[in-house]
Amino acid sequence: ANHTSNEASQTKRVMVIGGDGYCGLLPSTYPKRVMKLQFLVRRLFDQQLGLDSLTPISSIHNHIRRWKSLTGKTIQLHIGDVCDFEFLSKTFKSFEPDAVIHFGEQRSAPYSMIDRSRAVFTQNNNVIGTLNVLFAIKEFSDQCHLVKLGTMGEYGTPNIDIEEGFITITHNGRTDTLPYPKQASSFYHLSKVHDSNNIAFTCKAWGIRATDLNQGVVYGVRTDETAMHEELYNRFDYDGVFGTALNRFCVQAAVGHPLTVYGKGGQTRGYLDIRDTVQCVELAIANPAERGEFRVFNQFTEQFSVNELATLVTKAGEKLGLEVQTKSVPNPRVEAEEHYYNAKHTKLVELGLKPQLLSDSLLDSLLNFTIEFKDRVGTKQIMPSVSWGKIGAKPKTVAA
Ligand code: NAD
Ligand code: USQ
Repeated sequence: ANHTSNEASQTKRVMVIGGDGYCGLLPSTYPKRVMKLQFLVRRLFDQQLGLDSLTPISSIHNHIRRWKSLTGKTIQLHIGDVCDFEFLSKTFKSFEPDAVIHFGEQRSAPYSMIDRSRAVFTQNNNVIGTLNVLFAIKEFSDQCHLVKLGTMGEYGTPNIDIEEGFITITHNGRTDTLPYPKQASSFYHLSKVHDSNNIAFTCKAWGIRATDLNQGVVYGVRTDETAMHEELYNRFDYDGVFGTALNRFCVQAAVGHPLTVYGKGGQTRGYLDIRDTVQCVELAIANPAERGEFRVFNQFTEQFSVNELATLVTKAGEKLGLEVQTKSVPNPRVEAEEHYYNAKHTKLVELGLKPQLLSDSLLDSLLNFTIEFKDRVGTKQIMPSVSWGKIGAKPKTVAA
């Protein structure tokens, strides 16, 4: 659109919420000033559940110091919870962001299905956090563009093509463009549906400008920035609670653990390289939504089934001399294991996204990366331990 270059030049102050995690640690080329607002809750989950990142991660303070010494760029850091509105208000008033990138949510589906208290925590943390951000924008920075990380999982796996946010339907002779139906399948994925509804409503009611990035499953680890120094490494989860499909398979191949295909393995999802996450977020920031506009972008570059991923990792492993086996694990989730899947993903490409597709060489380098750190792998953390059917009100504690 024509308004973009003009508005992009006005995007000077970017607030990154949740900038200590896997995806959010990376802002590099964001314009002028960056503030990170971070609640260290993700590191606490590791401690509660006895998990750890494959990569050794330095403290967020050391990360920011190292970034400054290598690039000369300053990142302001504020430690606090977005659910704490007093804290959020102060940071908004002092910083006056032109854009907010909101990564700061509890993002694991299995974590949200451990027990009642984790389900409640997830929806409370995510829904109230986003609601607070919407109120802060309205009160203190009403021109600010919200770039919110959502998920492809909001749509579920319908037996028709998935559109980008909206679908035009003709019903009893009348036609309308409506929000695409949502069929999320965990309390986590549902929290993103609730977020999307709250954001869409406030765009209409208050004129908020927002982009909902329905992101697929992210893989990979290195970006140009994180590769600069070991204190800049971002976390890389491989365990049964926080680890995601392709990343987990690479670690499993590296340590000689059979690949854990859940059920029939026909589960198909959109995937993208972590470097594309950075590109997509930057594109959204550079091309802000208009006032009152609620935009939805499907943020992934390729679709794979779990079985396809297992085959790719097996082949890549063999090339590196690894013997890779696959084991079908009873599916701990309630989800379709064989289904139609065809999701649109053209809007970010139209804005200029140049995807880094999953090539043999990329898979090689990801596998080599996991091999480099394989001594850090706790193999007991690999098998899934959370069952969708067995969740109950009784608090689950972790066995020593
Ligand atoms: P992550 O858990 O590594 O990072 C999230 C960060 O947000 C953590 O550092 C956490 O401490 C922080 N946070 C959580 N609650 C907060 C709160 N109340 N206040 C302030 N900070 C808070 O997750 P990630 O993989 O980097 O994911 C980032 C975002 O992208 C999430 O919203 C997630 O749902 C979305 N996403 C991730 C993937 C993926 O494959 N990793 C895919 C699609 C969408
Ligand atoms: N799966 C396996 N074996 C494994 C791990 C996963 O077969 O060892 C299957 C799952 O059953 C599921 C699919 O692979 O069908 C994807 O699972 P996942 O754990 O990689 O991804 P998911 O739970 O959907 O969550 C991740 C992120 C989440 C993000 C989401 C994007 O943790 O934050 O929102 O990907 S999406 O999948 O598009 O909804």
